[in-house]
Order: sequence, then C-alpha cells, then structure tokens
Amino acid sequence: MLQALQERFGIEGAVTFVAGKNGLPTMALRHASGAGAVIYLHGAHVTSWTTPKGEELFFVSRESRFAPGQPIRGGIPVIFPQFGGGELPQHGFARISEWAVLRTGVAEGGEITVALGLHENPETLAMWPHPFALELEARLGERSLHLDYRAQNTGSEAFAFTCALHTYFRVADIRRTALLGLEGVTRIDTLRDDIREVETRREIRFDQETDFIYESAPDSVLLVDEGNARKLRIEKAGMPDYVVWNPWIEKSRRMPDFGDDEYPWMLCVETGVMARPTTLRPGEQWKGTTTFRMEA
Ligand code: TA6
Repeated sequence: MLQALQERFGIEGAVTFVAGKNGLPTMALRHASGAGAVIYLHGAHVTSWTTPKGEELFFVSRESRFAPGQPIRGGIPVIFPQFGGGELPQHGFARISEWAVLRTGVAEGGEITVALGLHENPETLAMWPHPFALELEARLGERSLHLDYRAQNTGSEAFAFTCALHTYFRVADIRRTALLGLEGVTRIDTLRDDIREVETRREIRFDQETDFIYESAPDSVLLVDEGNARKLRIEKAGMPDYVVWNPWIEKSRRMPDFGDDEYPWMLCVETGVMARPTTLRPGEQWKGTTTFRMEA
C-alpha cells in the first residue's frame, strides 16, 4: 500500500509515505526550510508539526493507541459530525475512520500541500444516516501550518453537525503557559453544568482542570509557552468557537491512553463549530480554516 501511495502521490524530498506506529500508513511532509509534519491516514490525523530546527510543537501521549477504531491521543483529532458526547461515539467517527489521499503538491511559495478525504460508508451510515464528503487540506510552510476543513452534504436531506480540529499543543509547563485574546468572550464551563460566563482575564492561565467552550470568539488568539520561549498565533475563519482544555490530575488518571504525569506538557486549543450545530442543506458545503503560526 505504501509503495502504491508513494508512486501516485509521493514528491521527492517533500511528501514521503512511511509506516507509522503499528504500521499505520503516514505521510511525512518536509518543507525546504526543514519544517516538518506527519499525517496518519487514520483519522487524517496530524500527529507532528516540527520547526525548521526540528522542535516538536504538538503533543502526543506516550500512551496513545494507534489502532483501527481507536482515536490517537494528541496532534489534531478531526472531529465530525458530533463534538463531545451524544448519540454517536464521543467526538464522532471521522477521527477513527480511514481517510483517502486526494492530492499532494508544492505551492508556488514552497508550501507543501496534502489533501485527504472521507465520505460515508456502511459503518458511518449505520451510525448516522447521511451521505457526506469531508476534506482536510494541510499546507506546511516554514513557520506555519494551515488547515482547510470542508464538509459537504452529498445526500438528499439536510443534516446538522458540530465539528472541530481538536489540537493538542506541546508546552514546557502548563503552569508557565498563557492564552491571550479571549477577554470579554462568553465561555461555557463544561465542568460546571455548562454555565455561561464572560471571560474577564486578558491572560488565561492554568492551575486546575479546564474545559471551556468560547463561543462566537475572535478569529485570533496567542498561545504563550514561556518555558520554551515560544509564541504561537492561532487563527481561524468559518469556525466560530474555541475549546480550551487541560485535564489536570484527576481526569488524566481516568484516561487510559494518557499518562498520569503528562498534563503539564500539553494544552488543547481547539477550533470549530462546537457551541451549537450548523445545518447543511443537500449539496451545501461548510468550510472552516485554522492557521498555526510561529511568532517567536
Ligand atoms: O475538547 C475537550 C473535550 O471534549 C474534553 O471534555 C475531553 O473529553 C477531551 O475533549 C478529550 O475527549 P476524548 O474523547 O478524546 O477523550
């Protein structure tokens, strides 16, 4: 399979198909600057984004599973058609499905671009009776990773969905990490019966389990990783909400695919349609974009 993918979609020095954990097929992206990314076809899951110097910017748990039907704990889980719990498996089926490679290329500016697709199959139809087409396109630059996320209703009936790019950032120490740009935004506290409050902090810092949905939020926030002297700009479009999550001590212990000691080294800043569903009529397409950019 890897050889066939390499022959059809491989690009010398830019896109290489290699076996990942447990032999799952992955694409290794390499930018001319030395920046890199790794994407599993399983869940169209970006598990690594590295700087030109090879520093890893994403968190993946050492306990993560890499197995059919199981989500990968870290990187960018692709969430569709349900964010969180509900009638479908937690966070929906897109992140545990096998996606297909649609195209690869090198853009004029040298960005490495790859696109993966997923559409309905007997398993998804058994859970959720709607034909759909998902596409995730990743563009790797010297200091940025850009994601275009599209969902189309290819059926004959309208459907409602929620979705997210559930990104796990690696940080040196959560206690020396801040998130800026959400002051004045309404936040839903999923740990306290979904009460709504206005965020009053200019700098959000972390000293306990945190699980907030920031609804209809500005399209740009800044993640400050003081321990690594690093700043990451997170920009979005077409995606109204963020989720900010750290499991802290007790929840970490309850997650079998997450090390008890790992919470200090990660923060999820997720982008998507999470606070309330959006509806696609037959033939309609939704598009959201997220861009991560190294500022320092
Ligand atoms: O995005 C926050 C959240 O919904 C948390 O409540 C927590 O459940 C996290 O996602 C991880 O969910 P998962 O199904 O990947 O364990």
